[in-house]
Amino acid sequence: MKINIPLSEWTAHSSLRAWIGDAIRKCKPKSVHLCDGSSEEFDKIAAEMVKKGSLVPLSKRPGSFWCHSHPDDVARVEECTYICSKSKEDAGPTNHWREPGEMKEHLRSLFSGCMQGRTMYVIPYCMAPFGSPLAHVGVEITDSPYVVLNMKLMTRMGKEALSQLEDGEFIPGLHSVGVPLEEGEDDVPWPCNPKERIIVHFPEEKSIYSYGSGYGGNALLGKKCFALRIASVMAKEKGWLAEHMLILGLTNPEGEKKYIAAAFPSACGKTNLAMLTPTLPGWKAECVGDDIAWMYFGKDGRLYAVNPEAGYFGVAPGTSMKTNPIAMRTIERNAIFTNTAYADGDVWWEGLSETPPPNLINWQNKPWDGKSPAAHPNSRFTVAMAQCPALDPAANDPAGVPISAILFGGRRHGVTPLVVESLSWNHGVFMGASLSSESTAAVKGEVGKLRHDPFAMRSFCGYHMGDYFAHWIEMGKRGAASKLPRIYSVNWFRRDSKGKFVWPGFGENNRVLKWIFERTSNRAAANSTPIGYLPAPEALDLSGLTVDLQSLFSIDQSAWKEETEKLKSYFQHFEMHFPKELEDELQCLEERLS
Ligand code: OXD
Ligand code: MN
Repeated sequence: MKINIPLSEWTAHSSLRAWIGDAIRKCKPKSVHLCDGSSEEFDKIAAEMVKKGSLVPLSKRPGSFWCHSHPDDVARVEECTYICSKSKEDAGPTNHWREPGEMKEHLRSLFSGCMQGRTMYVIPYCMAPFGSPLAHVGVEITDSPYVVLNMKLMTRMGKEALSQLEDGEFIPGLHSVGVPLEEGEDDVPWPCNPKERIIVHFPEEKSIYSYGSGYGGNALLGKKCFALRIASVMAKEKGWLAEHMLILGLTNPEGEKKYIAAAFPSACGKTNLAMLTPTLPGWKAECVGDDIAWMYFGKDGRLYAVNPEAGYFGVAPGTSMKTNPIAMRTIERNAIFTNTAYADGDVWWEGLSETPPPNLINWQNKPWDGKSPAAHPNSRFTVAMAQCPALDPAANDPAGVPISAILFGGRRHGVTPLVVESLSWNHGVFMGASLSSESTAAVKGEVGKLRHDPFAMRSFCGYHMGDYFAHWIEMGKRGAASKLPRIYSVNWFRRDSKGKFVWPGFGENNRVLKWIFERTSNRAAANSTPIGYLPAPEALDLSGLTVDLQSLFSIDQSAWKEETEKLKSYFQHFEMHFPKELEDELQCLEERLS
């Protein structure tokens, strides 16, 4: 077995060396590559993948590549994702569970010899800016060179991350595509093993195992597995928050700046909101993060947020110079495009331009038939955040940014209005717990079906969701009451009776954010309604825009009564873990509605 540098030279950390040694003995790779995170390393691995036919260089985008996956490895697979806590009760009703010993046994047999004929890569990475009170190191072992390239773009990866570790602990993540190669056997461009696919988390020992998939959140273990599922457990234990939220800096024409965090389910426009181009004169928006926020209360009693990631894994379809010019400029170079369409040295997807380019190759590397989607609906771009022209100057600040408002949003064609402010922190937590959204292609399964997605964390909370709600209630007591962020529910997706979107969205969301910005300084008027505070008619800046306010803000009493009935039965799933404070909120809402 070949190794690029002796393990003892690479790290002095004995438990890390022992874990790598165990992985080598178990997985039996042909060679081992200990990553340093350099650009030379990236270029070398990319060149090898190009030679193998796994990546296609894009002549029209310097340093960029096109990649197409196996047709059955295109999204996160919730049905194969497990939280193996010691007790089933601790995983709660939103997670799949298997007894840890039994699962370990299963994993032992899956991983045994699984890297034969392949290179094992060892990737040290740091989640959150170096020096942050929340920074934590993870190490991913993988047999996928695609994962190495993506982790380089998405995280602070390599030597510097490793150097943070000397006396600290690390989160181990073992990943394999699950396709060992016999001597002399040819590889395929996207090896994966959909039949045996499994993604497992052990929350007590804080370790991750992923087998059989090479795609996104299934394989890039720093993202959903560590920064959300495992980190949510760490956050509960240590009194902070790990959330599926973007972080955005907003500056008003007078130069005052505030930060907003916002939770939306997967593929509901977090990246677009995080990279908003304001439409109101004099407003500026800057991006701290587009998917995950780690938040803690500072000594001053304010809530601070850091983005644990260092790159974006954004949904490509629908992204264009009209909808998200900042993303378009971010991906002009040094980006990886997975499952988009391809033509003439460049990529394409539905929504990028009105007419597709000639000679289009679809996401499965076949000539496009002109009918089926040319790009897969969950096709993605991966790119480092350093390339974002609207990157917030504090994006790498170890202390994070102070949060003034938290938004919860879903994709709902009716019921929830454009924006509502909660009556209190606990009512805001209730809004988060009540979030429902129409499902998207980010998860394998049916699209467009309304499902409960509390805090947009349904797939990402590593413990009992009822305890997670209670943790949010508790966190509200940690901050200084007068400095707690205000909490809002938003819905950009309301439709009229003909099924047309009522709100233009994208840059125009600036108008809603302006109201929120001013509310957090008590400068904007609101009307009290049974569901919370709605903007007073003149308080929402609609200058130059014609919209049907009635369709955006109407509160349909009977639909809300039905909503509360549905919530009541949904919340029963959480049994004794459902906090009394949220029961009270539900009851008060019912009373206000009657
Ligand atoms: C993502 C997701 O990739 O939520 O961010 O699916
Ligand atoms: Mn996400």
